Amino acid sequence: MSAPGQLISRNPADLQDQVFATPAADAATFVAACRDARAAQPAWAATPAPRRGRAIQQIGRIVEANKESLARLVTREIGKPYPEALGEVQEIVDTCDFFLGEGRRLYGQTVPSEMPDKQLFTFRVPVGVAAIVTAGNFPVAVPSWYLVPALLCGNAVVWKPADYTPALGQALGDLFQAGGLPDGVLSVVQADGPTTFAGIEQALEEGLIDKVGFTGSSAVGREIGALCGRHLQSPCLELGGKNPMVVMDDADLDLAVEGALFGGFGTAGQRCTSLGTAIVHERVHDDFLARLTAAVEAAPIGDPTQDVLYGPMIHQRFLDRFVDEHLDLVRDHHTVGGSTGVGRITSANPRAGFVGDPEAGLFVHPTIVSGVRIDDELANTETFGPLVGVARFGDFDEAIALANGHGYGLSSAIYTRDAVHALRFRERVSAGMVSVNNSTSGAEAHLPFGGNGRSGNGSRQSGIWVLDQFTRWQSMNWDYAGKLQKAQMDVDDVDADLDFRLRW
Ligand code: UN1
Repeated sequence: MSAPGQLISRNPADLQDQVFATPAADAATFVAACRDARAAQPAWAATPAPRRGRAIQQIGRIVEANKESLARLVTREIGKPYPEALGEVQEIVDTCDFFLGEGRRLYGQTVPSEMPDKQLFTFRVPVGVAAIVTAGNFPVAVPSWYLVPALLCGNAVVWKPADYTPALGQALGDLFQAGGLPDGVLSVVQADGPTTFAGIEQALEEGLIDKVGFTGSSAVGREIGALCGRHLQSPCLELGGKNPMVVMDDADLDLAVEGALFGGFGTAGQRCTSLGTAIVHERVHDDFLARLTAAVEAAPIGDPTQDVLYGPMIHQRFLDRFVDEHLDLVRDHHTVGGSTGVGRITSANPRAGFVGDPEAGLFVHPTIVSGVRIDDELANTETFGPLVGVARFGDFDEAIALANGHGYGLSSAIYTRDAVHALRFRERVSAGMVSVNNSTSGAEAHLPFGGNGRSGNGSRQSGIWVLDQFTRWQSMNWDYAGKLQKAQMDVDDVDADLDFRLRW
């Protein structure tokens, strides 16, 4: 728990270990940072883009040189197993690698005019000041998906990290600053959610923000979308998911089980791309369920500095919501498996083979819930914890209904050996991301990342596609005819014989 006025983080695998404490900013501090950003942005936008790209290059090198210490801090502050934490830091480096060259592109187009002696052009223009609010499950990689392209495009950024990852907020901010960003171009404001919302509201009112980027829950995303909409802005929203995995009767079941294990239980199911429901063909359902149950029962869980499938819940609030709300969605027609208990792992509710001391941190049992049906609340609620639903289907239409019925549309997967199934699934699934014979998690840093429906407003991050979030297209026409040429009116037509018909 945080004292009033302080943001305090504790190691969720060892609650005795206080990681960091920092004063909590108020809304006025957030607005002041936006004002500083507004003042700093024009000079940054006027800095040649290749030089901005050079700053991104340096940031990538500095992060790479600090890879182990930043990954150790990820493990300590949110309990992500160390190899995954290293992968998370690598994702920042990959993002910098991708965008450092964009400083030498940021291409616009030359476009022909419908009139002579006239040329048309397009330019990418930075949006201005971006306020970025991120979650703590990917406390450094996901922020970099916003910060790197926003800065490269010539925007100033005010970043609010998760209030339970203040050390990582400060550390990532310091690494970016070391890359040579001018004052005011990037500010880190450590504040809680309601304060940040109030700060964004006020800054929008004062015209200090041009773009909001938000990664978090669909409920908060909806509020941010409504707020931005009132200011005629469209935010970049990356929200929740109920990511389906369809297992066809021709699937390689071992591969599918491996994908379900990583996608469903990696990061203790606290990724927005985590597997929600495995939707399994009735001919292989029992076999798949038996193999998945055996794999989950055998998986090492516990101390994230050891070789484990997953560590603790990242914060008390996630543990409470998982135990009090999400596990509550299990009904009589469901069957529960995967562990020696359900809920929080304690010495009274032990997990066989637990690695370390369960009482030291916020650990929960993995839970497989089979017998899930399309109308179950469990089939339609993001459970954000180590819980995977299993549903059975007979024909493909049923599988698609289960895959799309919840209204989320972030990630999805199909396991099959038949290209026709894979292509039909791609066409009909509502998700923004589709994996074939790969898990719902583990997007690469240069493909568009984002969702539809309850998962977001259609915005995409990563790769060249995120440039549309942080720049606006400006078109220019340049007439050198020396006379006013009116579009659509002063355009020569082509003489054609429209009555011409073949006489064959
Ligand atoms: C998230 O959970 O917000 O694809 C992002 C993945 C990671 C990113 C997840 N590379 O699972």
